[in-house]
Amino acid sequence: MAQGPREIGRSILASLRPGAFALHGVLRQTMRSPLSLTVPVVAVLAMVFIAATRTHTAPALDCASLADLRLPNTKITAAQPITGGSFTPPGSTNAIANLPSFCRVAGVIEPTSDSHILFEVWLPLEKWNGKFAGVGNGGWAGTISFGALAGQIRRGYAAASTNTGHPAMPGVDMAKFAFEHPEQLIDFAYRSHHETAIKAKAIAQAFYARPPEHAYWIGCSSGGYEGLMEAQRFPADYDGIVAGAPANNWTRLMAGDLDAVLAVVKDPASNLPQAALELLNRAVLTACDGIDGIVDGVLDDPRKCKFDPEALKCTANQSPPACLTPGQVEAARRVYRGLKDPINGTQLYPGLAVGSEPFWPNRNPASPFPIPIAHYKWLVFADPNWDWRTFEFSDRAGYQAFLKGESKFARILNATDPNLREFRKRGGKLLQYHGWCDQLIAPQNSIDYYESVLSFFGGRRSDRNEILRDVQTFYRLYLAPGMGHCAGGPGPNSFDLQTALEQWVEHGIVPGAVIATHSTNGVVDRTRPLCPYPQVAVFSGKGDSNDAANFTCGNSR
Ligand SMILES: [Ca+2]
Repeated sequence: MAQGPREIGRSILASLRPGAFALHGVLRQTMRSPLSLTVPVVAVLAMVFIAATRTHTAPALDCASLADLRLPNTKITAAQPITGGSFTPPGSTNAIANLPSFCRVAGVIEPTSDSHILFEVWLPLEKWNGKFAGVGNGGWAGTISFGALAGQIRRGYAAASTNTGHPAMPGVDMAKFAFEHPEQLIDFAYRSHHETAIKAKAIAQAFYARPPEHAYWIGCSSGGYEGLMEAQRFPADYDGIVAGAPANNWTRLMAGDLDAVLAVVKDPASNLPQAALELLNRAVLTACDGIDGIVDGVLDDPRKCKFDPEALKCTANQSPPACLTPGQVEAARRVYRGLKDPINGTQLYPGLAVGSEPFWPNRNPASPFPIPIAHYKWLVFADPNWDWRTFEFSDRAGYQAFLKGESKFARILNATDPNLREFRKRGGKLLQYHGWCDQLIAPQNSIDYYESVLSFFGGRRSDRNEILRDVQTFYRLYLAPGMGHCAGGPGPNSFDLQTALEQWVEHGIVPGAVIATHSTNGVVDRTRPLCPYPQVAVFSGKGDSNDAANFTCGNSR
């Protein structure tokens, strides 16, 4: 990647050791007012520039010597150069290919006697871009995100990932660690990411003999949750954060997802097999696809679609899969509705959006979606014998258990604090995205959190546009029509917010429209701008509606 003058200046400073510090103050001064550059400084710069361009990316240490690095509560268990272009992660038989040469550092951090946080830091051996990236996890985590590490070193980053402090376990046992090791729940929620960021930056600094110039967090789903947690709890860890489809309202998400599972698996008459989901989806599109002005299989804003599955209820001479049974109609309504408080009707967690039906997760009663069941079994009930079949939020006992779980775990697990003041004050930038066809985490949750941040920063102001402009100076949300959970879907679902974030943090270029693409069999067949909420992509009315060039960001029609 091309280097701007500012980066070159910084690399010059870094290459001057230990004498760099004397010049540091001078250069800082001159960078603020370039016209005051004195001739001698220019001369020094010119000389050092030659050296810097040669040494900028070179590690200062042998990779293997990082094994001797001493960091608090940390053991380095591996420090090995990987130079063959591929790497097979521990426990896997699938090699990751097309890798630049890197120094692989693995270790364990134990901030409490009950902690065992595995982490890896991958450090490019050549052409390090001078920056650090932390990458996120999925579900209940438990594994290092090797694929995401690979993606970052290909971009030139030094990158880190953690298993969040416990090993992955199959099925509903995925949250058993929290029952057996209470400190490991805190590690999962936030401590592991902070600890990993601190240690990984120190390792990068030791390796390259200078600290990373910028640090970014990139994650989706649990990774999006982890990014928001960092912004809220440890605002100094990252300068920029991409938080996709965040599971940040964790305890409520578990409640909402459990209710959606119960809606379809408890009673066989309520089950929604794939044929029923496809039937629902076709009916939604027939009713609502054209509301946005383009019949393209995608709803730009599903909130505008007033669809009731009742319309599909079997008549006297019909039978499934051509129609829905009364139980199926009620189940679908419950998934769309989300979880409401059985006492006062308050929305506890939003439902999935219309249009997402084909992707709804495994609703097979024999193996129901395990993530929320694991939460209720090992955390809320803390009972290895708990059976999800006995549970309903509308039962008195079920509701009491929900409330108990909220009071015990929300303060640990949830990343819903709208106070991003410290992150903002440090110059932090946050880009969040969410697919409207997300089948696991309701996209409305992203809107709810964004709106809570608007309220927080709005204070007593009443001009919504003014508040939006204010918050958008550091935090922008992109909703992706027709995108599934972090990937896939009928809408444009591939885009690069990391580059937009780099431009924002490093060059002050505020992200506007971000071009997303949709591909079929590897061939791009649709492009469309994603727009900063609450704007949407507006079609000009002329030309190809599959071409982003014919759209602008504007207000919803
Ligand atoms: Ca449409």
